[in-house]
Amino acid sequence: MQRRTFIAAALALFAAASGNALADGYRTEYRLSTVLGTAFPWGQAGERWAELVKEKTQGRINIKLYPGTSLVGGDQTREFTAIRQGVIDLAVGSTINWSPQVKELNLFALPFLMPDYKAIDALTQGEVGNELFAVIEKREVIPLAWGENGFREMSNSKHAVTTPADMKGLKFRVVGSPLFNETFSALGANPTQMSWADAQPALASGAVDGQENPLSVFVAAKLPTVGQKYLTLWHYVADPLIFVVNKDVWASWTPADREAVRQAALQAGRENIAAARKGIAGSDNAVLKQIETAGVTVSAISGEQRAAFVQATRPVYDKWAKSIGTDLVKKAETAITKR
Ligand code: X2X
Repeated sequence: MQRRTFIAAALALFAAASGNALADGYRTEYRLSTVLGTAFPWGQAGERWAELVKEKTQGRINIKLYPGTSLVGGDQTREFTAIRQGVIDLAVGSTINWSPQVKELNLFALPFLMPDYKAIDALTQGEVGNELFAVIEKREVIPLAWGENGFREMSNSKHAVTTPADMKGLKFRVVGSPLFNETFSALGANPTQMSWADAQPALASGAVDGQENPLSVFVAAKLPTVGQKYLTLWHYVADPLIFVVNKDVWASWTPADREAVRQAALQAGRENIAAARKGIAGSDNAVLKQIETAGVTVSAISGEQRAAFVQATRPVYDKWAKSIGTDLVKKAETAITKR
């Protein structure tokens, strides 16, 4: 075969194999990954982003939601790598799940760094947020907007917890960053890392006694029905969400469409933060009321009790601050003090 004929044939074959490519290099469909589905503010954020993108690009960019981190078989700690590799085109992901690859994102999981919602905003909406976006972009993933999973509260099936001593011997399911293992170990508990998909059966069977997740997740996942009867409001960490696009996919779009996708992410992000805080933040405690009605014992911790948790986890904070970057952690602490 002549060289040119061979190249033409190879190109034709390639085009046939990538059957969902349109003439202008756009695909007929892009895959968006989230951990939680549309019963949760997180999944709704993905759905909303897709809807807004379709609207703003007059249907040129068509996004399909893949909840349950199904594109990586539910292993949420592999999501970031899959975005880089192009297995996932877009994602709304938690800082926790991407922190094994982007160590700076462990910032939000430093125990008791952020005392309130204003502190989260001071980080994500300020210089620290911009710096973290630059770090992600250096890893060849395009960050567009912040969202929110929420302050992660602790629950268990055994008894009320208001001091580190109450946690002694309790088995907790923790998420996939080693920082969580170390925090719960420092508090005297027995942590086990597992995915969210594995967490629910583990709670139901009693293989683990407790877990930590935002109240919106606690309610929508119906955790009281799997024995989670004791809830402690300790606000120890919060996980923001980040809206991102794979770099090659991003480059394949026109500047106007990129701007449309960015604006859609910013709008979906704002709506997501409002949804994640609804019934939880400020004077609106409807979600908490709903949880108490379900028969859950809710413990708020006093300043003194909080100090005991802070003290017990301080060595973990100091150790991880070094790995995250002392300058970045200092910047975050200053932004929070000034909020
Ligand atoms: O796995 C969890 O706990 C969840 C759903 O909150 C995250 O993906 C961080």
